Amino acid sequence: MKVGVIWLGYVGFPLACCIARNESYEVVWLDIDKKKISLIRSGISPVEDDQAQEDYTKKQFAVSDDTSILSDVDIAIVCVPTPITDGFLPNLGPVLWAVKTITDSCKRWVDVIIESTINPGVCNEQIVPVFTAKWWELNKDYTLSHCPERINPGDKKWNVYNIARCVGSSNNDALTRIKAFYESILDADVIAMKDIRHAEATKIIENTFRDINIAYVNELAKSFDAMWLDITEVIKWAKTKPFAFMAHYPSCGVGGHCIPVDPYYLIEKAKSIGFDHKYLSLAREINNSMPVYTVSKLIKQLNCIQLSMSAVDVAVLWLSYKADIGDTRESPSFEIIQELKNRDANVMTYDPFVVDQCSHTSLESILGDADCIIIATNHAEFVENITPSLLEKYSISCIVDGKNCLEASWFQDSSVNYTWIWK
Ligand code: SAJ
Repeated sequence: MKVGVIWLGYVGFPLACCIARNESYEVVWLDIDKKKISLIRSGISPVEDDQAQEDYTKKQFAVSDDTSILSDVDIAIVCVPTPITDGFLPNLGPVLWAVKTITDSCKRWVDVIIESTINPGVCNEQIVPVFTAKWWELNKDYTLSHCPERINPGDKKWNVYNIARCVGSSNNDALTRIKAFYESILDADVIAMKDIRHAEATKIIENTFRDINIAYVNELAKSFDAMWLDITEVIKWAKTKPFAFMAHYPSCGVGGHCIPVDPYYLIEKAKSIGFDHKYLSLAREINNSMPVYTVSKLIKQLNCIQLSMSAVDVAVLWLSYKADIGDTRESPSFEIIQELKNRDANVMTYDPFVVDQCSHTSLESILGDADCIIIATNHAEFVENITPSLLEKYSISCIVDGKNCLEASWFQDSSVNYTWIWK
């Protein structure tokens, strides 16, 4: 059976490698990013995924930007991004481009699978019409399934092979076929759902669940700040409750291509049928407020030492949206940088994972130029270098720990003013 994977990002590349390991499938890969294509052709994974790199080293495969490679696939899998616009509205452009590419390039009778995260209704209301416009009849010329991706970038434990998956399809035969397909390439449960819309809804609630829980602790961080309560200490003990509690942690903001994005797909879909997801929207508002709140902590510190923002050089350490990966999509560090610039601060940046996006290329060089620091990401191997003695050596006057990754007690007898975002 021939399988076509469209778009080789953090979802498509590990999936392509996973399918290629099964000898019963011939796999072709389509991507239009020339840089990514040349990386893959030189044997390098275009995404940070150890398992995928290991798979690809064992079995390499051809990747092309020529859509004709899809001409005789039996299964076409769409793994394109589903971003939002600057106005926080869903942007289905990449999905609709991929679907149109299928109608232009694939033979009739093809099983189409959408892995990209979409809201309930996208398959039936936006994707099927693209096929219909080209005289493709659903369940006659093609079938449509949704199997939402569940990749967690940077996760060393959970990877494409061992994460359970949910599938919804346009008819029962397709559901049986696609369920069997995933079962043949994964070492995890594959759940057949009642229909495509319920599969679309599953992934959306997984990520909105995370967003509202993060917003909850971010709001607590603000109220506990006023009450002189250490929120992370409280969470540390609250999570000793062995049931009905799931720890989340306050931080300088929520970044990435999933959590700060997916809720808007559900919010806008519900709005289109007259329902206002007030709670989801409030959670987004709270999480979106954290970068400015983090900068306000620095302003308070500078006021205590009679320094104004316009007189200081601020180092933003590190840029990625979460620890230990080099991915800056929707990273709160950029919101922090913008707010600092709005307040006339001179901003410098450093992140060894994305050093080409930074003003400085080493920790020592940026500390040598900085008066104060905002920690916006907590890369494990670099956090341990941020010690009071190092900061004193470079005469750093204050530090705001936007990821609560340092110990406040370390700084008690230090000349460096330290604050978490909760106090
Ligand atoms: N964050 C917090 N507090 C938390 C957890 C995260 O502020 O308690 C922030 C992070 O710093 C980051 C953002 O939220 O800026 C997103 O973090 P994330 O750990 O959710 O990482 P993602 O975006 O890679 O989310 C992925 C998602 N996986 C898929 O969509 C398939 C998400 O569903 C997973 O729950 C998440 O990984 C995970 O659990 O790690």
